[in-house]
Amino acid sequence: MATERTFSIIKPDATRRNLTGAINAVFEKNGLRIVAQKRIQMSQAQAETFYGVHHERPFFKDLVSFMVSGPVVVQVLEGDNAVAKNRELMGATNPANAAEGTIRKLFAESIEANSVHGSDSPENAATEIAYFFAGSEIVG
Ligand code: RTP
Ligand code: MG
Repeated sequence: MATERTFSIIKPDATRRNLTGAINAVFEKNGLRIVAQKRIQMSQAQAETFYGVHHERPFFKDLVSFMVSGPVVVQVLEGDNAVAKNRELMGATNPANAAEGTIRKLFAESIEANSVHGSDSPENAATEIAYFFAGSEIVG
């Protein structure tokens, strides 16, 4: 299996409820190593660019407002098949459909306030990591 990196965000609903450590524990228990991490307040422009792919979707405006509504923790996770592994640990976008034991089943409040983001491909992971981190901030 290939060691890979993925980009993760602990979203405002989770930082607000002090769940950063509980979510990180799920990553670490399941073989993902946190090789970079910082708590930031995302700007409107950063959120709009980050979610640019969803620009035409009806939920875009609400999603951007939500992502700037409080601090987020941006992270780089490393491990075997990290992109797919993290998506599996996160669970379905809508917590109502998320499998037992997944982060969204455990913690998410709604389809929007769903506690975590994870890259959906290795290519997008590389782009998203570079958007938030300098190479020198990632220590594997
Ligand atoms: P993410 O990008 O945050 O990891 O989540 P995802 O791939 O599971 O979901 P995606 O389809 O990429 O949607 C991005 C985020 O937009 C919010 N959303 N709201 N109100 C709605 O119907 C709706 N649908 C999606 C969620 O915060 C979702 O994670
Ligand atoms: Mg997505």
